Amino acid sequence: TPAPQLPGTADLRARAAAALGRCGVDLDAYPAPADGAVPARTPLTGGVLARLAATTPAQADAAIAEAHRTFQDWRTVPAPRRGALVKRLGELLAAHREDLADLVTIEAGKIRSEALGEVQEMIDICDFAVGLSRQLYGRTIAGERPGHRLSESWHPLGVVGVVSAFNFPVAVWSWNTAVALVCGDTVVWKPSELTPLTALACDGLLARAAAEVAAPAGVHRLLLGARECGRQLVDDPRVALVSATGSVAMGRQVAPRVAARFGRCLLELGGNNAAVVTPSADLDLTVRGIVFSAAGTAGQRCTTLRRLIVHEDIADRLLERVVHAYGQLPLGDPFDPATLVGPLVSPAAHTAMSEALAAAQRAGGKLLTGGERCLADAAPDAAYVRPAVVRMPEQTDIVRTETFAPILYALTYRTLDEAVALNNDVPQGLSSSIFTGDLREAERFLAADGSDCGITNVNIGTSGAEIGGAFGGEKETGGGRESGSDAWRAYMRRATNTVNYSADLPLAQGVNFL
Ligand code: UN1
Repeated sequence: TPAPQLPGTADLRARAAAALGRCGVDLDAYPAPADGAVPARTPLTGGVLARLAATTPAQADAAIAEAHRTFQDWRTVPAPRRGALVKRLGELLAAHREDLADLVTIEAGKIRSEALGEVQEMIDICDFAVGLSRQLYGRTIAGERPGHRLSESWHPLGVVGVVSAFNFPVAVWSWNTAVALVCGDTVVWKPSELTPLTALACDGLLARAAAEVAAPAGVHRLLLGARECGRQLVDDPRVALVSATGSVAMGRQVAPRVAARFGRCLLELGGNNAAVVTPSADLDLTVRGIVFSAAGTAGQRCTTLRRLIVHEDIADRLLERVVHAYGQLPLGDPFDPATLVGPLVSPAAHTAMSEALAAAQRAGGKLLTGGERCLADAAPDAAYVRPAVVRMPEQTDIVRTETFAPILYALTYRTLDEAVALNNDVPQGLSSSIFTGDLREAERFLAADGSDCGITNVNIGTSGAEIGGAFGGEKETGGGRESGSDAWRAYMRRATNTVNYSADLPLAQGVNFL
């Protein structure tokens, strides 16, 4: 077969600039200083698309100050009117679906359908948040005293600092921002330094939405830069909640700093997600579920399937089918509608993958497929890599480590208890699933002594959650919940109110005084 064509960096730059222009951002208007610059690269070629000025500490301070000032008024705007801003944002995101998907593909390397899917998550969460803007319910509570009413109110919290990662450069921002805005908070966003262009597009569209519905511009501020920028957000006492998505190493730095000032944290850190496959599983469905979750997004989701825990009686049969399916995966230009696997974010990600594969083999693992780099001549600065499957004799250290690349480690089990124990015996606790036709096995996996993860699925892979559920996980994943369900509560503060409408002053617990 002829080598697939890859687009050139200049073409990608033009395409990105056009998409940004339609979102109201003039890429050429951004100065390109030699130092203090944030390079926007594309993993499709490894080339630099633009160099953007990094936000200076003084500018970051001013942005936080403005978000903080704006919050003083925004919190008193009725929630359904705050919802009007998010409704308009959702409409603009839908109108610019293709532009945003282009930018996601260009900066994060996602295939078209996954890039569009990411934009769909943004539109969906806006819908959810608009509905939520009329449903920020508190409770009334049965009090113990006559003539008293006990209730709770939910109030806006303050400035939310959003720190997001390259792999979901826009959806994770939208989960936080759409919900925070209807909750009456303002947002300061530090996107990954790998994806500044998608961030500019989102910021541009939100600014337009705010202008159109006469909401203050200061409800949202964008910081472009690396670590120092994030650190400033983390340490600033005017930032009430730091919602950070990224590695466990990042979370280890962020959490104690925020705790030191008694701020709030919402952490979405690493995952090391497993699927258990039992003998009664529907293997056709299982193979499709595994391949999407393990090789989709080139293994770069926090929910990516990284461990397969398969019953020993069906292991050979299942792995043969998975390896066969991997052999059919078209790899290359993510803009090509036939492609299912795009590039890794950087050559460094490929180095990490190779090191992990070597470590797995040293520990007795057998590489069944993948790991080799492709298209190196066409794109020497990019990293197109075949997704790998490694059969492991046991759950060794490398299996217990999250490598942000498409490596699926396969392990076998004999009893379901053993499978559950293997699922849980990793430091992370984000997502998990079981493939089975047996109701008892499924319920056992979902039970209190089953999977210890924040997301636990049956007959579906570990990735690709809908926005309506709460998203997040336990242990080193950080414990936070974002997106749907009642995750909004993390973005508000609760006040417990006791109102005495009687002429007496009975004290609680029957205490007598005065
Ligand atoms: C992430 O990888 O940071 O469940 C988020 C999923 C997506 C979100 C992943 N809806 O795979």
